[in-house]
Amino acid sequence: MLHHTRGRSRSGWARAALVATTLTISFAIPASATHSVPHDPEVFWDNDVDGIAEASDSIVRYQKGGGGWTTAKTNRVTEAFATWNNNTDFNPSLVASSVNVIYIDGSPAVACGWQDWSEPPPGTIAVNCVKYTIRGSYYQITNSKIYLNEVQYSFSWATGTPASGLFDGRGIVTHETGHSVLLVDLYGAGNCPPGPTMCGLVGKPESYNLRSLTADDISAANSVYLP
Ligand SMILES: [Ca+2]
Ligand SMILES: [Ca+2]
Ligand SMILES: [Zn+2]
Repeated sequence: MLHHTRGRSRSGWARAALVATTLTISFAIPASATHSVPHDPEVFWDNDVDGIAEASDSIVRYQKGGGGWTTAKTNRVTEAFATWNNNTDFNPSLVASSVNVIYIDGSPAVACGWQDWSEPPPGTIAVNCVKYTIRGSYYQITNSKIYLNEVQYSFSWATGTPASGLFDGRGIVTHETGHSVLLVDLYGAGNCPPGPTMCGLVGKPESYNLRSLTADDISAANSVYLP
């Protein structure tokens, strides 16, 4: 989930409220101040359903959904996934269809599991609804759906920095993709902004910084599929 900073004023109350909201949708696992990986019990995609997190599970296929798919938007989304693929052991890749779906859509979307939103909540730039099945000692992620709130906010799909007044689509999608392996949102000084891609509170210019992963993002994602 990614929240919008409202100008330069970020009151303690607003911050607290945002954290509370985040805990609700972030799988009820508190955000660590220093690391974005929360897994206890282990939570991972498990393509062969053998209860073991391994390299073959790290390849998660996604497809596009909804409308508004310009070439630029497609390219920026592809680049966002490639950033995780190229830098971590989490390897999302684009295919036409798959049981493991990352559905990216700017329009009002279908219900979102435990949070029965018809669209991203107001004030939320994007949300990733991750569904998992409890399998004894671990949770198997079965579905991840990224919703972009293109109803309330305007996104840039430009190659470079976004124009004034726009959020950087590629940066936003890069952030949301981290939630697909249940990395949690980070807040507070040292985390954002600038900070890890998993910073959960950004303004429009800062959203561009989410494109590149920090050491924390990388180690958090890698810890999913490495012992
Ligand atoms: Ca496995
Ligand atoms: Ca990789
Ligand atoms: Zn988030």
